[in-house]
Amino acid sequence: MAARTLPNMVITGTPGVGKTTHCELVAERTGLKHLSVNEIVKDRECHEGWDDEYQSWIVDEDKLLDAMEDMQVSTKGGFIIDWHACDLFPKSWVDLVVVLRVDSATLYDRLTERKYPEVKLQENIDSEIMEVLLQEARESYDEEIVVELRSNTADEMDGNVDRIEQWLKQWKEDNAG
Ligand code: DAT
Repeated sequence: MAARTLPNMVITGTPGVGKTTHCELVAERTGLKHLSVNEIVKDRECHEGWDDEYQSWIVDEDKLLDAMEDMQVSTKGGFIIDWHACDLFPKSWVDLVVVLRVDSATLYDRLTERKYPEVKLQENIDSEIMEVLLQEARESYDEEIVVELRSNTADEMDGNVDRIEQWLKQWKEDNAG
């Protein structure tokens, strides 16, 4: 069992699925800290440069994990990790993995709104249809800690946040004393 007094969770899924929005709501409701991997990669330069075609940073995973260790993610806990991958985080750091899912038509609209380059738009929609993140989560973590939640509507999001809050309450009871 982890020595952490608070758990860590990863909220993952294809870009546009609603990770950031969920993380912010969960942080507001629970007091856990929203850890945006995107911001750490940018601010602490955990990357090997900018990919122009994909309009994103090329992440240096070792540097990223070091930066997260500096933030005492694994020892203190209490973080909501927001990232469109999950297999890079050591199993021992993670107590819950939430994989958000969305219908492809809705995802198309959200990514178009964001003005994603065509190649990136199509790849992300394919990735959502093929359940790439869900499989990655299931291959990387024990199946009991991986939860798949729908994120098409605001109502679904509210329900998801309730569920995560409930899970945290239970974790605290189970790990008390
Ligand atoms: P991500 O962080 O996964 O890229 P986001 O949180 O930035 O996604 O959300 C992308 C857009 O979609 C943003 O405008 C908010 C909206 N959105 C996300 N989840 C939603 C939901 N369950 N219902 C309605 N809108 C949602």
